[in-house]
Amino acid sequence: MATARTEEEQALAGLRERAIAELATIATAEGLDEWRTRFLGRERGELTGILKGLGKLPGEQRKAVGQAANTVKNELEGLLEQRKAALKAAEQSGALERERLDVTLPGRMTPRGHIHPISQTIRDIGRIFSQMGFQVYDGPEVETDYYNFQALNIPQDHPARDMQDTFWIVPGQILLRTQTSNNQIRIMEQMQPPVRAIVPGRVYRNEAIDASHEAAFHQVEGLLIDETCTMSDLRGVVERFAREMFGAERKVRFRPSYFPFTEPSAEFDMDCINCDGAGCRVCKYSGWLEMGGSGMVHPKVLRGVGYDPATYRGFAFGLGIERIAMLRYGVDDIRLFSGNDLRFLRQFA
Ligand code: 2NM
Repeated sequence: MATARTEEEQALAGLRERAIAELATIATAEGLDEWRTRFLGRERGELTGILKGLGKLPGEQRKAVGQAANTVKNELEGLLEQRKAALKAAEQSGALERERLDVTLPGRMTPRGHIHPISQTIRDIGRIFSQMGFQVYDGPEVETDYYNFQALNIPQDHPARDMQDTFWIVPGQILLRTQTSNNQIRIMEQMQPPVRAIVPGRVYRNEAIDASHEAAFHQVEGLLIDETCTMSDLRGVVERFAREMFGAERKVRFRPSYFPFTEPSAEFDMDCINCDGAGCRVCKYSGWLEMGGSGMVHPKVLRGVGYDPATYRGFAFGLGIERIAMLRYGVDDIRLFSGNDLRFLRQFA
């Protein structure tokens, strides 16, 4: 038996249809909240409105509409939960899609640096002298006139002290060291013989720059102080170094020279690594390559650091590191080492 629907029943059916239709179009959590408040909200929800109006209905109808309203309420609440779950699932699968990770892709290469040829040469020099019992020291590059010149017996009128040849920070007082022997003075001041020390490091000279001269370059200076040692020991140390660095067949020769801080002084050469002494372009057809300077430490220098020259004597030597690196790697322009051209540097990887 079809009964005419009451106003309330019609309102309920309309509400249900609108609510279901709208729900299907909602795609956000905020949208769902708004929907729930509008249709099912305890205070001002449409369904609550219908339930509140029940009191005005006759008993029979009140019961029927009340039950129908509850059914609709339960249905809508169920649909809301479903919709919520569906949205959540969609969102998660979207996140998975966005964060998709292809574990079969090859890894990203991390560029690897490598040791600069000058650093490598310094390390190798350090290793060779360490094997002969020398310790490797370092010290300040900004130095006082005393440690760089005075303590080394370099007189006021020596050309090295010329304002043109030295980079002065405070003219006449503070400078960029022109040799690493400044540190050998400091070492001698701080310890008693026997001393066996090498000091590799950067030094500075205000020079005209060309293929074999730079204003900043590297040197290693060596020092040995003991009660008995001679130029023959010096010769042995230098020869051993040349053979460890450039091959067991190397020959070394000494030529008399002059340095203010050594007496006697000598420069030393090594037979040419390119032609074994026969004469070639590398050695300018002399058969010899200049290696460095050396000598017996001057008594004035010893006295200056508090050593008694009657008890102690010693030898010292200095080598240019770029020169050694140029020879060992066959580099013909010193400027390449400081030029930071990766095409050059990558050859040493
Ligand atoms: C050289 C040549 C000759 C040298 C002297 C000293 C010190 F501190 F003991 F006096 N250190 N280095 C020296 C001697 C350096 O370089 C061409």
